[in-house]
Amino acid sequence: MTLSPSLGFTHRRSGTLRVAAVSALAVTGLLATTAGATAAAPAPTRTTAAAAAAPDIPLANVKAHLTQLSQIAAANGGNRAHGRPGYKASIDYVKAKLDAAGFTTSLQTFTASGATGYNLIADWPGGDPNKVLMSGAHLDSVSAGAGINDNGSGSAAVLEAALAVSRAQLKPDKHLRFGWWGAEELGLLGSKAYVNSLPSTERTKFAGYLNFDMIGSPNPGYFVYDDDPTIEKTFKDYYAGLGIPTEIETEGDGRSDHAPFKNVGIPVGGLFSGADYRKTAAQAQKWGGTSGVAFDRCYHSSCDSLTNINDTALDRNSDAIAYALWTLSAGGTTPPGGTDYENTTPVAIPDAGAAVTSSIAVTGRTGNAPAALKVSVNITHTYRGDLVLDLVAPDGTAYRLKNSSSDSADNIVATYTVNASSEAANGTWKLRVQDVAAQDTGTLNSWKLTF
Ligand code: DTR
Ligand code: CA
Ligand code: ZN
Ligand code: ZN
Repeated sequence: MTLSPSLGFTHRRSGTLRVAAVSALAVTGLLATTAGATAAAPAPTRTTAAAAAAPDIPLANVKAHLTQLSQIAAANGGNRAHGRPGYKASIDYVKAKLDAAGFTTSLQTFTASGATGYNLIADWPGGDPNKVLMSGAHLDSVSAGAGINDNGSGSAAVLEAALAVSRAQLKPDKHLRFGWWGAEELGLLGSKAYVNSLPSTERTKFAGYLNFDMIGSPNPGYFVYDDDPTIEKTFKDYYAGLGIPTEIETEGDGRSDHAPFKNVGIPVGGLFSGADYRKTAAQAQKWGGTSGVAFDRCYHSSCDSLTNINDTALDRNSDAIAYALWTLSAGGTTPPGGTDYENTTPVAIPDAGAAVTSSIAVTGRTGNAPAALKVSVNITHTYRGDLVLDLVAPDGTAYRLKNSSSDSADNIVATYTVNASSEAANGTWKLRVQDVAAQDTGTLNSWKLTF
């Protein structure tokens, strides 16, 4: 098996922030004030529009797709298996959604066990055709049931992520492709047929393949594939931003549709919430759920129905798919709602004195801030580690970014991730800085929120 080359993705989150066109968004940065002082006249601030922050994937939309798949199974002998009418009906449902959203779709047929199999391929127009980022899920169920977790969950989440790309009119650097595979349950036959159909010249254009097979298990674990390190880190970063521990997927390399891609040297990754293995006590301790019970007790059974889904796991994994798509495709121009908000007005930090604050008034957004809100800080400081940093949300909730003892650096140029999903996005956000030890000097040069 050839080793997957590491991906050459540009990590916007590495501290060197991408800056695209200046946005017309109105952002007012107030002059820094010491706690309680009256703000001076607002100073002009620069706003930049970096690559967009990924949108939240509405769980209700994903569940609506699952309901459709469930109804399709019920109307077609109780399953969506390869070679059965329920599978083709599933393909037709997904294809119709993508066609209506502006994707270029195609059906690839193959023969397996004497029946015609179908792969659905959908391309989002644009992006570099020599850098293809593909996401996929198998759409077939076993013949025993509707296959709502295995793998309606992955299929529905990938579909909704694709629809989110369309809603955002995303213009990523890379070319986005999506695939729904047939006959996975017969031995990865659909994805194998697809990869085998790719000339080597096409295979070399793949920047990566992301696989999602069982991501809503009722007794869920949070597993990340440990294949390509860049893809793995992207998913782990996302969950770290939520404060949720992950484990490496170990139920078996090669047991899903990423295997044919990996076998030809394409970087792969993905997420998994568990199948027939039982959750350990340690896993139940960190993730909740029930130890000693399978992650999915209805694996390959007739009870793999709409009730066989953990909504929290499905929601989190759906959002993680969007995060990975936006991040790994090095999202280009800003779709609605994705910008940086910055204050570049320097603020002197009193030596062992009162806290100072710098404000950014955010307007024009809808809903709450993201679960992975980025706070980038640039401070010149002459002594080690005695600054305390807090992000203060518009409602006054403080999020500790840095404790005085937690930093060995003099200057602080860093990006922190805050789960601000319970905070309204619009309002005046503040960065609060306090120097807690004497005999040094510091200046807050600038700070930035990335939504
Ligand atoms: N083969 C998948 C279920 C499965 C079992 N282990 C893993 C690991 C990673 C992804 C999926 C799976 C199926 O039955 O569809
Ligand atoms: Ca969501
Ligand atoms: Zn299966
Ligand atoms: Zn599966």
